[in-house]
Amino acid sequence: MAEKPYTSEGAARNRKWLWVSLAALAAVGVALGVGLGVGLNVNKKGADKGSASAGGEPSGDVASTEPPANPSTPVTNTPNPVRGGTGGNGSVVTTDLNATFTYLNEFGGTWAYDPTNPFNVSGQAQSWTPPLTEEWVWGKDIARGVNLGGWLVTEPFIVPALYEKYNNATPKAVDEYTLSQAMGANLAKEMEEHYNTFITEKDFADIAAAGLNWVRIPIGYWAIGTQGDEPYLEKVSWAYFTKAISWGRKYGIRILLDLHSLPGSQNGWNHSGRSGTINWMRGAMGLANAQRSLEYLRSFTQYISQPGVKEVVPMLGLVNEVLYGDVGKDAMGSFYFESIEMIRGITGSGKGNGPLVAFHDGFQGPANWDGFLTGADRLVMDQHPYLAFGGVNQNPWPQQTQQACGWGGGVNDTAASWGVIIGGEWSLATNDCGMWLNGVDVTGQYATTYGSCTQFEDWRTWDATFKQNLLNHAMGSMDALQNFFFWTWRIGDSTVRGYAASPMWHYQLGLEQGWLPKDPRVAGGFCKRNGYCPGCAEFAGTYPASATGGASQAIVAAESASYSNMAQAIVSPAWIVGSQSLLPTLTQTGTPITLAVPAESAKWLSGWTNPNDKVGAWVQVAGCPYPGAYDGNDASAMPSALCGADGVGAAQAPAAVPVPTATPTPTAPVAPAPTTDSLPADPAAAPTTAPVVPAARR
Ligand SMILES: *[C@@H]1O[C@H](CO)[C@@H](O)[C@H](O)[C@H]1NC(C)=O
Ligand SMILES: *[C@@H]1O[C@H](CO)[C@@H](O)[C@H](O)[C@H]1NC(C)=O
Ligand SMILES: *[C@@H]1O[C@H](CO)[C@@H](O)[C@H](O)[C@H]1NC(C)=O
Ligand SMILES: *[C@@H]1O[C@H](CO)[C@@H](O)[C@H](O)[C@H]1NC(C)=O
Ligand SMILES: CC(=O)N[C@H]1CO[C@H](CO)[C@@H](O)[C@@H]1O
Repeated sequence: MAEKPYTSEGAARNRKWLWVSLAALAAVGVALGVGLGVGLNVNKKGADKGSASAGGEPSGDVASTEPPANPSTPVTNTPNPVRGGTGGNGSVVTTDLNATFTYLNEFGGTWAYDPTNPFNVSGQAQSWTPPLTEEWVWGKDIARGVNLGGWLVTEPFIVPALYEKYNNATPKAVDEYTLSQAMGANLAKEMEEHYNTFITEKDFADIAAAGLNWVRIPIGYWAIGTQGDEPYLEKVSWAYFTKAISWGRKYGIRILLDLHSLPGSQNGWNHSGRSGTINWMRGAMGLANAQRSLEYLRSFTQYISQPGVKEVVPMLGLVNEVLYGDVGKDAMGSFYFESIEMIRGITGSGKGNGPLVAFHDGFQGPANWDGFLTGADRLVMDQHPYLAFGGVNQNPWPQQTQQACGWGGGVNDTAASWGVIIGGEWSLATNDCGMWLNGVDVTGQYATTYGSCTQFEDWRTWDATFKQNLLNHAMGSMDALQNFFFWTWRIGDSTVRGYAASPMWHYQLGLEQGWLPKDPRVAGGFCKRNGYCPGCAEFAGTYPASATGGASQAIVAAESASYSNMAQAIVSPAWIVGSQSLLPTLTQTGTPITLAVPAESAKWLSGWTNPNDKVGAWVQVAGCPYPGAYDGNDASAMPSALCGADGVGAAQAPAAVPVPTATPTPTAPVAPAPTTDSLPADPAAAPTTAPVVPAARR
């Protein structure tokens, strides 16, 4: 398995990192003309922190959540207020909005920011987490993370206040699509206010202080662009994602960029942007929407593979939660395969060349995907095991925790035989209580059966026993998943109720109120210690070589062959079978979309890693009619004739995706052109589509 937090080996390694990072910090100090002064001796003491922790071996029983005794006062702090500099526990930080706060981190973490050379420095989340200037070693380092849900993709149950305001609007706001319509002329103002306040730089410091080292950030396709009358606020969320990149660097937090909401909707749930029908790799617009999605993934890949960015964003999630039963494994697998071929065409293969690529299992569990694209370069399996939606439960303890511990076996099998597997989402909920958890104004099955959810929604009434049960549940889940991302860091208050009414989904609150561990490392070994995995088979920490960028990355031929035709793989609804050649398709004649670089980084970044990737962007064929992106669910949406050589219903054998004539560009970022200072730069305008239509989640 990964890093065993309490071994002396770990401590030795931490020490090494600390010295490396000190060297880096010294360099920063010099660069800034700031002397480090005293502090090195103090820091040596800090280096022993890992061993101090070793003494704090968790008792293993359900009660041990105290963080290991704290080590030291860390690194020397530079004078404040200045935005640049570096510091450890107790130092004052100036944020990008010129706010100041005291950096508190009991785990030997540091922050670092050098405005004159931002890509050469990095904070360190904790003494045991490598700074971004150091390699992350899968199988040794453990990703302990949270999602920043509800931020760049809004959800009613995460940010109820945004939706409560428009609960009586026409249309009623039930997803970001209708929320955007309801906000109308205020869309840009209200949405930007949300982006600016729901997650800020300080959250990254707080996440590091919570012992966490990764975040997964859901994003919607509208971060890049909209078409036709799609109502979302376009391009603005991208500017906030680039802020997250700079915060991640400053505090040493790695980012998994998760494409959460795709054109046409990949699952029909509200968090796909629009609830209702599925028009992605399904229905008449299934192929065109998938091609459009590939284009967005291309732009993300080009941006995040740049030196200076790739260290902060080392993982890209292709598609969140495709509804497996409605889309089908072949269709999902074919899209995943096309994406992977395209991405590796841009980045090249092997360690350091572009991001790891994560795909979601469609809630089928790891065993269903074992063997999928075996041999692929740095492919990651992502599962979201939730107990909330499976039935009516009173209490998270102990049966449900035992059930969570049961995930560990599949994780270990997959890790040893296939590759890296993460729990990209999970929560503490064992029933579907939570205000608007099932959608705006929707009553869940728990409330239907028991009459009320109040006891689960009003955390202010919880007693110590219930909190302890939740804490146990957290530890079992963390231990079983190993590399985990809790859903989600924060739940906003309901303006109607005056408190956060989905508390079992709220990490920050659980941390404050004692039902999440102050040091998540204490979860290590929890299941075994409590007898929840008798005879459990341990993962020794060695993944198959191709999984982490080692030797021989090549997808086994039988696997690539079976997923090589995206159009033919679309078989749902049944009326498509046999008519795939009539599916509306896009054509690769557009201008590729280069994502905007923040003004302060324009000197170093171009937004486009591989200049040899020059294939045209997927766009609609001029002059050919297309159904709207969300309008392909009925057989009547299928064209009955061809349009143009390559247009709607064109007999295409396209699946050939942009395999760029390219070799990876390994090092120095290329001098950029952009002069724009504002982020919403203007990428290539894509042609238009006309969207329409509406209507659920797990
Ligand atoms: C961290 O800093 C705070 C505030 O200065 C202080 O109260 C706390 O004792 C420090 N912790 C350690 C481990 O130094
Ligand atoms: C922060 O302060 C600096 C220096 O006074 C100023 O140049 C910058 O515009 C300010 N930034 C914000 C977001 O207010
Ligand atoms: C860091 O700075 C050095 C010296 O200025 C430079 O050679 C190197 O390319 C930089 N690295 C990155 C990742 O920017
Ligand atoms: C999985 O492997 C880890 C790491 O070796 C171990 O701690 C855990 O007990 C194993 N879990 C199961 C269910 O086998
Ligand atoms: C109608 C609908 O899509 N509801 C979903 C909204 O999102 C929540 C939380 O993810 C799901 O539980 C609902 O089913």
